[in-house]
Amino acid sequence: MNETLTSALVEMREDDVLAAVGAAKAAGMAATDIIADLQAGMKTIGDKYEAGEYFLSELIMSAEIFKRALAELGLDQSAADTGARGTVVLGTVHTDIHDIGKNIVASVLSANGFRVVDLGVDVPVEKFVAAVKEHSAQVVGLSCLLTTAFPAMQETIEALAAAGLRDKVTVVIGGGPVSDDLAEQLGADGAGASAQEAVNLAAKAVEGGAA
Ligand code: B12
Repeated sequence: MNETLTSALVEMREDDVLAAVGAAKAAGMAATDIIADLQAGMKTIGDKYEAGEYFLSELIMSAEIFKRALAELGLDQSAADTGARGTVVLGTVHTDIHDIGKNIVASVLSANGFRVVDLGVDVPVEKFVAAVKEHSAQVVGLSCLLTTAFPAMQETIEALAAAGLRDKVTVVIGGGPVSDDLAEQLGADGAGASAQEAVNLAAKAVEGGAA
């Protein structure tokens, strides 16, 4: 754990965050490890928000700094997107607009050879169903940061079943509050806590093995 990076983000010291990311990158640290340190900072920021110590303005500011840190890592746009390993339809479920984690998942999946159809945020269930059909996707990734959006994940999975697609796609869920138990409860095939886990789950779905 890179405490310097994590605490710089928690304290919103943007210049220090960017300098620490640059230094970690120059030292050869893997992008996924750098992201994990940033994510730990966001978790603390969320806890402070919940405790009434930080406000919405801090959430917004931290999100901006996080995005600039990703740009510093070269992860602000999708990498080579060949689709050789399979197609993943990805989106943040409806009523939820958090997209930092989803965008990282999209970039890392692309960098690992998957074609990613990113539907954005607050995605209606019909849009997921239409995209799976249109792109013959093997995997659907549902991102969700709000516990109040759990029903939206459930509805999306049910809509895929109603369209006769459920046994044709592997559904994986991810985002702060999700867990394996929740995946089982909602009828998803798995849950991932990081972009690397998203790659492992997608690889398992299309190739039957890990990344
Ligand atoms: C930044 C932030 C915001 C920003 C979002 C900006 C953006 N463009 O995304 C803004 C300010 C807009 C925001 C708004 C709100 N937020 Co907010 N937000 C956060 C915060 C601080 C960080 C989230 C984040 O980006 N984390 C960093 C990323 C990298 O992590 P991640 O998303 O978990 O993604 C990783 C993994 O989970 C995984 N992953 C993600 N998606 C997927 C998908 C798949 C398929 C897989 C396999 C893996 C995977 O890989 C990612 C990379 O490693 C969290 C705190 C927290 N603990 O998460 C609160 C938090 C999620 N927000 C919260 C709340 C309450 C809100 C608001 C309701 C506040 C309000 N009063 O308006 C609104 C809701 C708006 C809406 N309708 O969605 C609560 C939710 C509580 C709950 N019980 O649901 C949290 C937990 C804060 C808290 N502790 O209270 N928020």
